[in-house]
Amino acid sequence: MIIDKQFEKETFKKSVRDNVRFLFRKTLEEATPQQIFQAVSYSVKDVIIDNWLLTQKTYEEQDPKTVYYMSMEFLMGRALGNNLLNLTAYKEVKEALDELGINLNAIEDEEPDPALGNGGLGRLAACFLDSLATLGYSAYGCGIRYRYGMFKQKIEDGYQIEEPDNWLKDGYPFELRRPEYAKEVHFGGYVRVEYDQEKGENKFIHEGYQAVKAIPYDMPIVGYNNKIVNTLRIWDAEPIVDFGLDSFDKGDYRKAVEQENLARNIVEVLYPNDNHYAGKELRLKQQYFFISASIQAAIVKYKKTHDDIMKLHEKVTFQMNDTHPTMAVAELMRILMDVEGLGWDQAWAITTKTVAYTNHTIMAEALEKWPIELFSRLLPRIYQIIEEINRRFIIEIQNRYPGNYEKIKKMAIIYDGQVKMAHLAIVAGYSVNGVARLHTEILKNQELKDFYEMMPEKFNNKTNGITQRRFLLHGNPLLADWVTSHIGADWITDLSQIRKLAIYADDEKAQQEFMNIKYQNKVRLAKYILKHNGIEVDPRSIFDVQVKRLHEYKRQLLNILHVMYLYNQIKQHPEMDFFPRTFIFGAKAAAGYRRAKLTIKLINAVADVVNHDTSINGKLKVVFIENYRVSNAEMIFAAADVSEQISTASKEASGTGNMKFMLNGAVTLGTMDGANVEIVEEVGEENAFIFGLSSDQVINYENHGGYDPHVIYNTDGEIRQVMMELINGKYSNDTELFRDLYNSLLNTQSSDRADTYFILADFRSYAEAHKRVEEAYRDERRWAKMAMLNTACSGKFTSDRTIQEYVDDIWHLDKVKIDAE
Ligand code: GPW
Repeated sequence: MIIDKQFEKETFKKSVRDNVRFLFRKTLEEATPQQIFQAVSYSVKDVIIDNWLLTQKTYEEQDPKTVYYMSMEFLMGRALGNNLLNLTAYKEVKEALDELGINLNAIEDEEPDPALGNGGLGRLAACFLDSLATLGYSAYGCGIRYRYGMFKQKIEDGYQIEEPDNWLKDGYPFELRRPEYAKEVHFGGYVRVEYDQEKGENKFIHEGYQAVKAIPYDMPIVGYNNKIVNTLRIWDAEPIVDFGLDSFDKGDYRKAVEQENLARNIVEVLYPNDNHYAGKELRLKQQYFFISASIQAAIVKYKKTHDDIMKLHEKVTFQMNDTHPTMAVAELMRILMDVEGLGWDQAWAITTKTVAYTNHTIMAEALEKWPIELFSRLLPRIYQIIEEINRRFIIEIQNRYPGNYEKIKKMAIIYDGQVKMAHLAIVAGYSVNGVARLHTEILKNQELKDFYEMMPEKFNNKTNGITQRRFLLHGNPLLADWVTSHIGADWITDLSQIRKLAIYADDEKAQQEFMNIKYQNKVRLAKYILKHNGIEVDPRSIFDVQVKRLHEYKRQLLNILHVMYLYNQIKQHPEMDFFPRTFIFGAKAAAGYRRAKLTIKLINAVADVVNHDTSINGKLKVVFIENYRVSNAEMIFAAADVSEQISTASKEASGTGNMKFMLNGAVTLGTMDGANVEIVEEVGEENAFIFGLSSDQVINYENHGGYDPHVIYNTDGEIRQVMMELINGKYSNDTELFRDLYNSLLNTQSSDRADTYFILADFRSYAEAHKRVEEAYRDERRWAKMAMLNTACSGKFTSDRTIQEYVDDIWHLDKVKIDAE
């Protein structure tokens, strides 16, 4: 087999040398690390391309149903190491490079981190692609090739600074430009209605538009050890320059310039908002741009080998990752009617069997509601179609609930001058799913109650998952090898196997080995922290970690307030027996989210004071890791003892970081929110630290005007002290600096409700949970058992399980096998 030969050591070494010569006209000895990364990557890509072709050929022969996973975000992380692992060539290549005097880990670090996503939603899409390829399903990821992905975060004087991340500056070896599959996308203009005599019906003709050319770039998605290579297709924009010199009259010239600007702007940058809708016109353009190109491409592909468009849904399904791609509904209708010539009813019948919707949040500020004015100006034909969908849906509501205008008000797709994308996605989708059991129940019983009542058959739950290939096999090689040596390697593609580790939970030798690996991973992280932060941390201290996007509902503020409280405790009771703790944070704040950025400043201000106070003998350290991203996340999960999952109950739809920590043997300290509920169910309450209000309690307060934090402030002196320290100069000479955070908790100025996220309400219970953590950690054997059981019980949270459920309940894909040649 060619594939294996390529990784025959000598052949591979020669290929790397040749690539350095061809690409850079250098010898290996002269090449820079970046050039060696490129050369190695091209050698790897050669092998991948053979499998890629083989996969596409097999798909053509077997004609399986294909899922198109439509997402504004794919947070892929680095490809080189992951591809090598999935090709099962990592160790061979590492050896080959060693012989050339090259360190593979160092070369991996040369790869830019393709960060075409914000956080959980984008990373979930990346995990899903990995699982789809590994399980042998035909799938495309469809997205945007942002010139600038997620910004690089610098911390200066404790403040977040955003820097553009020009990830394409050296060229990206794992992408392939496919100009032959380019598509045109149209914006603006108007719709002319023409009566078709022959057919006896109206035709709708879109005119006066601006056109942009969409050029696909394909990235290979390598399945684990199965020769399958699927495709992530991300679209770049180029101007259409078709105006000849003779057509240089005024109108054409201006239009040409406008078209060119549109093309230049559209894929320029990823919007850095997580769980927040900003309503920007350019964002709407981005959405339609990639949706139109992707759906056109899918239909062209389908028609190449099928002639009955009425059977599209038998071979194609579009999964919409949140409402961002919901334009797919109207775009598919448009193509079926205006291009394929179908009537409304036929087009609707196909569309409603082809598109499905995943909801990822109930937070009001994340719900997309586009102003009619903007929408209809930018996408007149698409808007017209949505109006018609809305008109027909309202009739349905009236039939079902005669005279009930409240229902129309609550459920209409277009209402109050706005287009509600979630309503469109639910009405057109054949499936609506939440991302954890609790979240789906809240959707059915609260947020989307009216829709659930009207169409219960559409609603289902798909609890999120993560890929163990990246987050254990690649991120934690020591633990991965240890697991394999105890239970064999099947866990790599069947994570349910990992439960076999449970029999070692009481085995003293296994406990020692397990904790020794954790220790080594903590040493690795401590080195990283020393290098990047200049802070010395003790790997024997408890590594207590909260890494995720900075958001009020995720409550990093609760965490740092508790650190301030612990610091007071140590200072006030120096004799107190206190187990050394290292609190590690990592988080990007959306560039325009002021309170989030102020929270970062507070964390760094507390770190400054605490880390430099020699009187506490290093018992407490606080570290803010700069530029948290997929590549350093892998190392952080591996080194964590405690996983902070402390969102206000009901607010975190699922969370996926919680699963990555668990897999790596960290113990959850969290609320009963999102997938934490299911984590506790798997591992047992005795192996997690749960605190705080339940989602029912939170929702109940919210429905009855909130709660009053003043009672707590007035009666709990220690909490009051910590609050006062936000405004008394302890952590900043400027006593006003953190006033907004103080106010957010007590509402002395703003018109918001006080402490919207129940931080003071949960503070005591959080502090007590931390006490229990400390107590458990002191008992080394007890902790080792808890940690090991967390790994052992993480089997449910593989994205392989999630994807299999999507396949069984929603997509109904056919499994493909590529025969060994
Ligand atoms: F608002 N999520 C995210 F629902 O990372 F669209 N970004 C987002 O913009 C949204 C959701 C959106 C996250 C959820 O917050 C998290 O709980 C969940 O685990 C993740 O999506 C994947 O489902």
